[in-house]
Amino acid sequence: MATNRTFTMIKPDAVEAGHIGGIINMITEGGFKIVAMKLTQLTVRDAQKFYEVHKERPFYGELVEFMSRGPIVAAILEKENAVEDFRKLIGATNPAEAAEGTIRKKYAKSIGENAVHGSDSDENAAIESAFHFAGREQF
Ligand code: RTP
Ligand code: MG
Repeated sequence: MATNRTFTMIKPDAVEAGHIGGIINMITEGGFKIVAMKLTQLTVRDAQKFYEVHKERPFYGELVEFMSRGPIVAAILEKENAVEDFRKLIGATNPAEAAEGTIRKKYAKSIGENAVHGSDSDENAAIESAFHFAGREQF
């Protein structure tokens, strides 16, 4: 597998709870190299756009409100097979179903407030990275 990149956010629930350090530690222990990172906050419009694929879902309004309510950490991560391996490291969307040793098992509170985001394809990783970081912020 070629080395490639994925995009992640530490979501507002985990930032509020003081888990930035713990989550970054799991990411680097998992073999991912951080090639961009910042503390930022999504506006309501940003969150609507970011999760536009879910706009017909019943949880969309709640998701937008949650994702814009406080600071997040946005980052780009590099590793062989990055997208798939990072989805494995974060675990299932619902923490009740997340495997032992995953970030969501350790830090997620619920299916809605689930601590971290991970891109679901190489194409979305590139789109999401460009949404948050200028070329000169990506190392
Ligand atoms: P993400 O995009 O944030 O990495 O999460 P995911 O792929 O595991 O899950 P996805 O289906 O893309 O859903 C996006 C986010 O919406 C919230 N959600 N709430 N209340 C609910 O039933 C529900 N389902 C999903 C979660 O924050 C989920 O991560
Ligand atoms: Mg998703």
